[in-house]
Amino acid sequence: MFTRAIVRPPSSTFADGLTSSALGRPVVALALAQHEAYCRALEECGLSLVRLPADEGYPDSTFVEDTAVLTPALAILTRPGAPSRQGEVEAIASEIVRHFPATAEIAEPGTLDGGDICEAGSHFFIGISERTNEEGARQLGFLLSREGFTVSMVDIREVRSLLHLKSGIAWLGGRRLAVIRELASHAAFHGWEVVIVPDGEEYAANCVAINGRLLISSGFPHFESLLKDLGLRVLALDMTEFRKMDGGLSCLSLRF
Ligand code: CIR
Repeated sequence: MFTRAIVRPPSSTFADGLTSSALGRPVVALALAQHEAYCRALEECGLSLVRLPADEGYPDSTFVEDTAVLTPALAILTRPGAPSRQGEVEAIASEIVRHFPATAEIAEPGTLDGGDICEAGSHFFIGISERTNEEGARQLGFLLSREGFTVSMVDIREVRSLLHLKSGIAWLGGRRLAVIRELASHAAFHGWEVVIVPDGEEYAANCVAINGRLLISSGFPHFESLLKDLGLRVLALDMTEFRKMDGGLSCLSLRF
């Protein structure tokens, strides 16, 4: 069960953040409204929120997930792979660490974005990407193993469409994962029940299981009905403005 989440709304500089998408500039007012709806959905899932102020100094700082990997007993501060985002960790660290009995951090030359880390119960999938390097993945694997978790590495550097591992996979609860077709046969997922995200709806792979509910992006009807057929209780949210900045549902909160 999660009880809390840390969130930070997009700031006036949101549209100046990093993106590879060709979907146009986001409308900040609409992003704010979508963020508020996201916060209400988290509250509906039973979470109480730590709402941080918008931070104009870091256009991507609404994507708080990238700054930490959280386990019940240990918060691990990351070292984001994009230089423009590394200061985000210091800006959020004091808020994170006060909720945890112990903290650790990814150290140079390691880089790691929280978006590359997919928790699936007692197992963590660790993505190696343009943002998370092998050294960052190794350091995290060591820390998580010491906490009693199992880990496996998923190298996505050849999957050009993915910024982060969680742009292409999500834990749906139990032994079940949502995975884009391009990654579905990866050895790391053997022994897991893989639900393949319908072709053309790959963005929807980034969904978030919280306390028996599943937050999904609206506008992906085939994936939504697939999930409903599996008996999952979905809650669909508009994410158009965050998608323009390569962000998804998981990126917008740190849940613990
Ligand atoms: C970035 O490129 O870093 C941001 N514009 C998007 C980060 C999305 N975060 C995530 O998937 N965890």
